[in-house]
Amino acid sequence: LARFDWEDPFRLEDQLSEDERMLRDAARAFAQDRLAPRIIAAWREERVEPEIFAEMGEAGILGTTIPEEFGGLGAGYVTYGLVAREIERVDSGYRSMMSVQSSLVMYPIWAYGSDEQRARYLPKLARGEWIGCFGLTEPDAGSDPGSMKTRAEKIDGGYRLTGTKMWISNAPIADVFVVWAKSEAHGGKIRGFVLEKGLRGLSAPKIEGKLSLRSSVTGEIVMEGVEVGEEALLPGVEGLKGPFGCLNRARYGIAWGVMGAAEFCWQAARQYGLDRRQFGKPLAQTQLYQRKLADMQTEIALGLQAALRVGRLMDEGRAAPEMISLIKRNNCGKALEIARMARDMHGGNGISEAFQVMRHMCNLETVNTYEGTHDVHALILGRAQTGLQAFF
Ligand code: TGC
Ligand code: FAD
Repeated sequence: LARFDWEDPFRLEDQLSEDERMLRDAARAFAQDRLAPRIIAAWREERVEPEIFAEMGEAGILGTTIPEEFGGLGAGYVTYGLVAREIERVDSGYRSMMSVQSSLVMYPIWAYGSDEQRARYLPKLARGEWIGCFGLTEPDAGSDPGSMKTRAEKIDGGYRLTGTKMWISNAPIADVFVVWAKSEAHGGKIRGFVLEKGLRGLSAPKIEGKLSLRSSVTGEIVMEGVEVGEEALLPGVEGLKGPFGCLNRARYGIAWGVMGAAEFCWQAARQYGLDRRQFGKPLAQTQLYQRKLADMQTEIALGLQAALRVGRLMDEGRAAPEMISLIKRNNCGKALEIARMARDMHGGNGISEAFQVMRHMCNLETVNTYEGTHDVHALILGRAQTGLQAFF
């Protein structure tokens, strides 16, 4: 009879190449040795640790899919997903820092940028020497980014940008800002611009009072007539497909990442149930507790297989955006349910920072919302199967 490994029901391990396993193991060691020891205090104190970017750069996990000549690893999307899973097993905020830098800042500069932009920004971003952020969302344009108000006006030799971006990961500590604006010179089409810290009229105030994702700083990007030269424009793309091309990659990484957070919660609940005795026996020996463990194991095993399948298709250039919506939505929703269940299974201890499940639960509320909410991805999938647009 074939052996059943409760931790890896479908033998994901056998489906990975040796290189993928090696890079995954390195990311796991980095996450456990360098990130896990600091997360409880960082989250409690809402402490921003910008030096983490340089540490991630040194560990080789920034821009894993970017070619080596630009400082990346030149690895595939399965590797990128495996890295996200290991980082998010520790905390969604750390994974956010990694995925914004990799998919939302390095990727557009690599995919849409000029040779000069690639040379200027990518190596420093890969080393974590510079920190990047991605400004799409605005106070009045979240799920509907097409209604953005930020404008780029043509001036002699460049552009003047005016507008406000909201809920931007890394913004208060960023050196490089990839922002999206409607450009008058391009018929009002959405264009990407790369701004640098210190420009006149550019500021990035921190958003205070977050009860979620507290290890990752979030801010606004305020542009009060920021003037930039022609070289700030990303020449290679126009329209919403620019930012969406980046979001496809980040959303895919999130689908793997949240499975890491869910695995942490599931395994913590299993161990807690084995250790904790009530009514004269371990909690894990009760039917209700085992059913919850079975549900967690099932959803994680299925979610990982789906993420792996989409990752393989991405590496072959055959992944459709709707596939990514499907796994982003389902894996985030399931991970959030699993974290809530694990919190409950820990009883009173479940609310303590020491047991860590409630931190994951709070973080996953954000992850279920950003990069397209759970419901927005349902509408994308609904449109794909009915041909009917239900957004407006
Ligand atoms: P729609 O008419 O559907 O499309 C407009 C144009 O965009 C193209 N497009 C895509 N291209 C590539 N990949 C995709 N996934 C694409 N989706 C759409 C489309 O082909 C079309 O191109 P063209 O050339 O014909 O003009 O646009 P819509 O305005 O109806 O869109 C509706 C909707 C809901 C699908 C979309 O707006 C949406 O996905 N909303 C969610 C917004 C979102 O995800 N925001 C994320 C902000 S960034 C973030 O959260 C980072 S957090 C990161 C972290 O900290 O880890
Ligand atoms: P809204 O769009 O106002 O949605 C509110 C509710 O209405 C949701 O439940 C939504 O599902 C629902 N809804 C919306 N439209 C419809 C509809 N047509 N039909 C039915 N229901 C609908 N953005 C960036 O650009 N860069 C970043 O780095 C970034 N980082 C973030 C970090 C954090 C911590 C957070 C919380 C957000 C971040 N975001 C970022 C923004 C994020 O992408 C948005 O919050 C998200 O897209 C949702 O937009 P919104 O908050 O405006 O909600």
